[in-house]
Amino acid sequence: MPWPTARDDEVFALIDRELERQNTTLQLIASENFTSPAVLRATGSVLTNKYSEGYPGKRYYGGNQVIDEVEEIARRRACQLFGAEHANVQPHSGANANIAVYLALLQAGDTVLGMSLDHGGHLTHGSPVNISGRLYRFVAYGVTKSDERIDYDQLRDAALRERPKMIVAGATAYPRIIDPAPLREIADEVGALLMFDAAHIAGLIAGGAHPNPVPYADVVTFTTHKTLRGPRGGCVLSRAEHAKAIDSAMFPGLQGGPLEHVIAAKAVAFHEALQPEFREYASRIVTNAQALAATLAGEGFRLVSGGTDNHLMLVDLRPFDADCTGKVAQEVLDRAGITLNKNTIPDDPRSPFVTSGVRIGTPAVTTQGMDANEMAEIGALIARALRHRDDDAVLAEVRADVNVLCGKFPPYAAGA
Ligand code: DSN
Repeated sequence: MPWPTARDDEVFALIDRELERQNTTLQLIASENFTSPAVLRATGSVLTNKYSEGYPGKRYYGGNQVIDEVEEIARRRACQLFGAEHANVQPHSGANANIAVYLALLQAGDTVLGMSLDHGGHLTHGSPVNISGRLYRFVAYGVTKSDERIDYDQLRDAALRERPKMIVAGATAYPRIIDPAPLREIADEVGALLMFDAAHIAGLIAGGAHPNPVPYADVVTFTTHKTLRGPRGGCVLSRAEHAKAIDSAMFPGLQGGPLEHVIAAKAVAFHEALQPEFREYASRIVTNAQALAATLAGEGFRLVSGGTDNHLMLVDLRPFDADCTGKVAQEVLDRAGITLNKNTIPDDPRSPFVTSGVRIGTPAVTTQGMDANEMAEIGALIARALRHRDDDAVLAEVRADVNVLCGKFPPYAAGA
């Protein structure tokens, strides 16, 4: 039987346009990256056709002999990459990974410590608008006012006061190393479980650029598409004692059929991250972020916490130009071919829709092969665009320079 459409021009024209956008503009959103052709191939494979509720060797439907091997390889490689006792590779997203862990290890109403969203945490770390904040009693910790780094003393005081069942570590907009050792000590002191959400930094951990939380945490969750450079999805690593509870919470507790094409792509990404050159990639992400941060500081921007030791920086725009909000900066830079996101800075007087800052990340430009020279160029282009944000001619010049720069480092061949 012929397919209803040999080619859906309406959708494929849009995919071609998005490829063009990714190839010709700068991708500086800290949570984005370019996946390899092998990851793309697995994601677009026939594995998408198969239903496989359950786990390898224990499925509800037949025909899962091949799928079992795929998921087993993904689990094995995840454990090998991070030195974990157990991996669940089925989460459709980082949010699902986190919620499944809560379902597995907490009761509704339990007290949990999590980093406050406006100090760099995540919606699933107890935001009142997220199911995490509605089902559990989250108490927020944050960064110290003076140095804008996680305040482990404040965290310990909160833990002693609140006696949480779990401490959640990890962030989406925090530019410094999160040290798992003091977190474990605090958790032990109050008898709490420790969950480390490594979504942003999984690739930095895999590549040896950041400390591995697996030996310290009861559970580590992460997404596979950020610094780890795999397909869009999530993963949970845990100690063996929690494996059964987490697997049951993921399925049937939270999700239905797993996305085995994505799981295959996760396995491919884990394999790529196990290669020696991934260490070089992880370290280059950080040196690039530091180079870009230094350029921006030289242009008059303020770096939250004074700089970065990971893949991202939070930029306070006010010293550069008090009237340039994060919202304005994002829109202006979009017009100049530079993609990033507005972001609140700690204790931001502006709302999350306006903000006084932007978040900038280097995973994608590093994948393209750019180094410190290009970071200096990008920093100067950002400053130029924002300084002349009402001048369309200058924005067009910046856009043209971005085009030339991207042309030297195309992430994908045309027609990919
Ligand atoms: N949306 C992700 C980020 O950009 O950090 C977090 O879920």
